[in-house]
Amino acid sequence: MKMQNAKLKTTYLKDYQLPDFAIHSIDLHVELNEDKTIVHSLLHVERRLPQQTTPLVLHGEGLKLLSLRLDEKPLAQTEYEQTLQSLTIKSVPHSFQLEIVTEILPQKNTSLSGLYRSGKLFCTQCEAEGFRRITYYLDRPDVMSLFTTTIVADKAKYPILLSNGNKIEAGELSENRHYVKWQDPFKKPSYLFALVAGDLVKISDNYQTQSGRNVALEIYVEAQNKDKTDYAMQALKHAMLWDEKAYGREYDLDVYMIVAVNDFNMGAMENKGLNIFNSKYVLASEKTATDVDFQNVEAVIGHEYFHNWTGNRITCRDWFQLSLKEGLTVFREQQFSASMGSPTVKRITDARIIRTRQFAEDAGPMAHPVRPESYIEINNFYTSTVYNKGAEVIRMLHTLFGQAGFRKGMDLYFERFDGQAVTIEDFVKALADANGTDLNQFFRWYNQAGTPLVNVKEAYDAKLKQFKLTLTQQCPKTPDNLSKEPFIMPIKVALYDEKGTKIALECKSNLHKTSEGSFLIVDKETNEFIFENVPIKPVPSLLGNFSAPVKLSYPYTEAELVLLMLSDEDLFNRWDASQRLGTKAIKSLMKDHLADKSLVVPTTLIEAYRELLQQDIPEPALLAQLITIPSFHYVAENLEIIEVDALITARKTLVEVFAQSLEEELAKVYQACQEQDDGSLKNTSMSHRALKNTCLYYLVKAGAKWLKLAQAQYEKARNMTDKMGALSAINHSTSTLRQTLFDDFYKTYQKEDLVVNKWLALQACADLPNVLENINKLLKHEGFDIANPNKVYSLINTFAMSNPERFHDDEGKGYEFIALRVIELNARNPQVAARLLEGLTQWKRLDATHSALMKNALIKIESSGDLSEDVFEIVTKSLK
Ligand code: B3K
Ligand code: ZN
Repeated sequence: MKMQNAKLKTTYLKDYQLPDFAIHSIDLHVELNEDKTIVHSLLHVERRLPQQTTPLVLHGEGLKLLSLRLDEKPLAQTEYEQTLQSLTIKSVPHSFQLEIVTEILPQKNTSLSGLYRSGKLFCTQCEAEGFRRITYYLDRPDVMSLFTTTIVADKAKYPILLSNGNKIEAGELSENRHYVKWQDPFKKPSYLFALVAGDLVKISDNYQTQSGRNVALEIYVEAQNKDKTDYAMQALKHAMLWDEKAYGREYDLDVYMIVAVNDFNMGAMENKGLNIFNSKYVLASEKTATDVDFQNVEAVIGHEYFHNWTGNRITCRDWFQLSLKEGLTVFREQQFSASMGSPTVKRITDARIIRTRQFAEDAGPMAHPVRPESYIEINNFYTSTVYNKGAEVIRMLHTLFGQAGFRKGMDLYFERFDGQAVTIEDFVKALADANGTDLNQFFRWYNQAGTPLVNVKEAYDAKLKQFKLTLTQQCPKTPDNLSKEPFIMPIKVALYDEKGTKIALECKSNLHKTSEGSFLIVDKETNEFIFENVPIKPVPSLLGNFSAPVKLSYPYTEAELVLLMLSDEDLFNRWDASQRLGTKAIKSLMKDHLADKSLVVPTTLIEAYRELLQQDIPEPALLAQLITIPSFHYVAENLEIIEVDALITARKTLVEVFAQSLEEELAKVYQACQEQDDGSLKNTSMSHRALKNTCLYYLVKAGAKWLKLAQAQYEKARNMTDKMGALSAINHSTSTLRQTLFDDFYKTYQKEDLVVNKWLALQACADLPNVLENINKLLKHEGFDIANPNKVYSLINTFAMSNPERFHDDEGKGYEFIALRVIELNARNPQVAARLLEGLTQWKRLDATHSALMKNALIKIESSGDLSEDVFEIVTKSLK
């Protein structure tokens, strides 16, 4: 780990320089032992510019250098210099061979970056800068090299030895050891290197590509999990086919391997030919995984697969360009998931991520553009801005160019840059060139941080039958302090009459009509659009399908929102209307609460929901979304100052009144869904289960008599979705049944680690008064382990991010609890520690009491001693 007393350096995009050296090939020889690992590395290096005489500076961290030879001659100690983070060879020829032998201790590597142990396995995680923890190297993405890797290990303990590319040799050695040699025919940056050694079972399948090549598909898991890989394997085949159909891209090696490991900092890693996955995103059976888990497995399998073209074959020049691969790959993953399931529900899920997490990031101390300008620790920039907003930016390009134009641009991008490490400018220029346009203004989406606010004013002239929309955009200040230029953005639009019938659009200025609908092209601080022949004052549906990652305000009346919620053709905007309605109601209840008035939910709102529940909705899962009251975080992003107690009370009141007033309708819908659900993994069955479990949640809120229904569902559940649905519904109840079911659940699933994590997460988000006490007990429970990131995220992060009532405890106990965990994890695993900080970064936006308490928690961390760069960067930026 890089500690605070080592130099804390900020890296700037503007300082980027091409590397002085190219590494043509690297021959690695890794000897795995129980106590230490010896890494031999043979590099073929060449100076890029012959006239230069600069020294060779390699990255390296936590390495013990055993020997160093240049063109076969050992180097004297005076010829090189070592620091905590580098190895400098003062004088090198134009082209040479360098042999480096280092010793590392994977058994002691608790940061899960570089080579480390997960249970009985050896595995690696090299992105972003983990390779330098394995050997000295030019560990930067623009140095691409041919890798040959020989792994040597005990044959009985590690029968499976894997690395990137093709297996080219294997054999026995003395002392019960064996070796396997791998060669990757594609040049790659070091962050895509991978190695796995262990006792794993292999599940095999194969895939024939569009050009007729056969690809072996292999998933490696611990023996007890071999019955949980079917879904992942099918998802992989679906993803391979989809990328051929949608982008004409086929897989390029003869084998595609996926390994599931239990200890992993993030979701998965796209290492060339050898993906390493957090087991949470591979292992799934109906007994252990919910429908949402299955969908996540499919999405992450797709995501890592799609990286093969967007990330691996064309990679990033430097880490500032991270969204070049991540934004684009998230977008491709979203398209894939939409094609496999419900496009509307997928869009809602993605918009929620933007509106809760990404908007919060934009409004907080870590705000950064999709292409950041500087960082202290790059791992802190694997953010929802880079990933999710990055995907939204690509989606806008897709909207502006249409499917065909976008595809043309992608084809040109692949043609121009295959095999290279490039920039976001390169990508955007390929799209612009292919469509004969320039995207200079559009590029602001990549270098201006913050969420644009689009304010819409209307004016209707009954005589002229004209309807005018005036859109004004403004982007709030972010810590970089830049003044913002107007963005260009497509705002999807439709007009409805009072019965919900669409009015034809006649508009002279800047209306972009496509097969996906009509879009207002907004590109100035103020844009005006005049619609002609509008018979009556219409209700506009704006920002349909969430066509731009902005906050849009329009002076809707409650009646107009109800109309849109019940009849907008843009299904996404039905949901949007429901959330606007819910948010409006919560805000007005908050006002009353702050003025000490009694809280009354308007009956008109409840009646609208009643109508919704009686309506024939296109998809049950969409109805589930429509009746979901906006979350704490969702509403918080619509508030200037987050009055925590008022928000929690107002929201609770709305949920309770909703549940009690609509009990009968909810029960009916529950029953109907139950009858329609055949228990299978078909989309329609999943959709019915989603609605059924949403109804159950409200029913239990409506009154204790519904506990029995939850219990019956729990007992009869045919799958994990229904089990968890029942348990979630009962989770906030004070009845003794709650504990009985939680105990039963643990007893039933204690051997299934991923299921135990669900049990931890549910308890962490219960809004019961003793939850923190319970969490503290769970920290010592056999089902918890501070060394395992999944468990930390389940128990600790869930508390911080999904239990607003207890996290924002009035005495600051929730904040303090998180601060203590950050301090505890800082040295052990800085990346995980940094991720726990998300909830604490928002203190400036909270009411005075909570703000002061949260700030104290941050100060406590700041003064706790040696901070990792990861934690240091977030804490100091937050306190600034
Ligand atoms: N590229 C990896 C993320 C690596 C994170 C390093 N801190 C997974 C993904 O986005 O596919
Ligand atoms: Zn990715």
